[in-house]
Amino acid sequence: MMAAAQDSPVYLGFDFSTQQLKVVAVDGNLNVVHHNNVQFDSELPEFRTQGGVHIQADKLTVTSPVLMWVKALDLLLDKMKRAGLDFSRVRALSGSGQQHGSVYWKRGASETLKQLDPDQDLSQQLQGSFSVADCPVWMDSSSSQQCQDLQAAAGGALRLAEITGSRAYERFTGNQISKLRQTRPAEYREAERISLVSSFAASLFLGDYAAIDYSDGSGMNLLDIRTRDWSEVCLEATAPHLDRLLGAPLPSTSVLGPVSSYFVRRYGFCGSCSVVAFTGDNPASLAGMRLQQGDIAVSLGTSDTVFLWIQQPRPALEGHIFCNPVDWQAYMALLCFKNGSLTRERIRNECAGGSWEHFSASLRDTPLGNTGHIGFYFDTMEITPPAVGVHLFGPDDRAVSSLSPQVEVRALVEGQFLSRRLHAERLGYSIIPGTRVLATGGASSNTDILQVLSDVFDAPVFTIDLSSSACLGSAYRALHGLVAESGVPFFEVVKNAPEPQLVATPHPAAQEVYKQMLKRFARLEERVLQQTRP
Ligand code: XUL
Repeated sequence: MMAAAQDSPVYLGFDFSTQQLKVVAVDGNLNVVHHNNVQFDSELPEFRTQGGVHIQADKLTVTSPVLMWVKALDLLLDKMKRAGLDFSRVRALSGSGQQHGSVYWKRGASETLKQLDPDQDLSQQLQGSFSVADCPVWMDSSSSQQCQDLQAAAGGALRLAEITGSRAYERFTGNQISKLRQTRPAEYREAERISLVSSFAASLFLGDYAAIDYSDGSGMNLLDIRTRDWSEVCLEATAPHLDRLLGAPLPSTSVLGPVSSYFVRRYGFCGSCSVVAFTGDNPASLAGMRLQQGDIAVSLGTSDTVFLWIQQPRPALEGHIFCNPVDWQAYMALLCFKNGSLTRERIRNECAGGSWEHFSASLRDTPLGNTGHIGFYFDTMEITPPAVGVHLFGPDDRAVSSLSPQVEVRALVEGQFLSRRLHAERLGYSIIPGTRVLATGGASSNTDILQVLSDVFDAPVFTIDLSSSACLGSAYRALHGLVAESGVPFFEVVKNAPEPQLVATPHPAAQEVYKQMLKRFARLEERVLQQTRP
């Protein structure tokens, strides 16, 4: 038995995230058999990053050194080897990267990648392979002018969203490429290929330039999410002949080829180990959570993030639609809400004496629908929707200046979840029989908050640990990549993964109460938006 287990196949999932490089190895039964990581700030101090990035003096430009990522991979593979991982068992590997970041390979780099010497580190050999040493990453917001130009060229923000799944965003790669071309033309001209962080990482394993996958490619404001090819109008508005620098995009489930001989000779990988297309961290998380049609994942953190599986997308001025990483015919959506935990903590302090216990008791002691009271709590300028301030309404839709503490606690929590549902539905999400709400993040440990979530969505709520979901999702995708071309669905391959835990089921009256309330909420939100519009 032991010998069989030791020889059994293993699948690796890497995650090149903002602050660290992580890996998990799963066996054929999806059990995690190894995990490891490299922290950029503390383990690679020579790059002097804080939180994995450099924030430039203008506070808008945020970059990460590309060689730090390469060196992190050298370090990580050495750690895995020292921990006794037998690389010859790895049948396939895949990975993810922070979305939107871009890497600029210098002319001649593809030759270097193809001829890597197994006696040397990757970082030694790739030192001269990048035309831009500091890569723009997702935290960058310095490309506002380029965003305006792209929207103008595409026929407006909504038109751009209809093509690419999102209106123009500063961090989206096309706008970063455009800015680089305008502000650092020499470095731009030196580039023979532009990768996303995900496809850059795949290129290291492949020993050749890896294609950008549809799903991460959707975070660039360049890909037409319906034809799944670069959009001519966006390419032209960004840079001439940009398609030559990007290469053709591929389905996220593609096998790109075998791992390069560098890894075979240096670490003992098997020559037939497949490299499956890498993707963005959010798409990889969706795979790690095994989100299915009808499911919605709600991450309750400093800001709240909502992930959705979408069949028929309706791109809007808010949120992002990406091609789905596990089913090429489907889509996923990502919505970000800035006023999450900090606002919940403020109301806990003001209305529940700073105690989560009292906060929970208020939720239990007030009825579903809060006797018609509704609140909007945008302590800081919200992303979804773009509004600011606290706005309270009584049962007759009239604005009120205050609510009793207990009613206020419920108004906040119901208001937050009604907003998550309203904006999800606007992007094409619909609750169907069998819908599950997957909750994660700090506030997901509070079962009374989750009960409200369950009631507002009229669906059962399950909790899930997301801390390694991008890595796990990458390992699952590696396994699926081997059989995807023969038509085996992703969910068939991951059906034995551990199930999330059921924590709340909806109250029988929930559907009736919140169907009505959602309509009122949408009307009142529109009123708030009109009042606060600059
Ligand atoms: C998504 C985004 C972030 C990064 C973080 O649009 O910008 O979630 O992917 O790694």
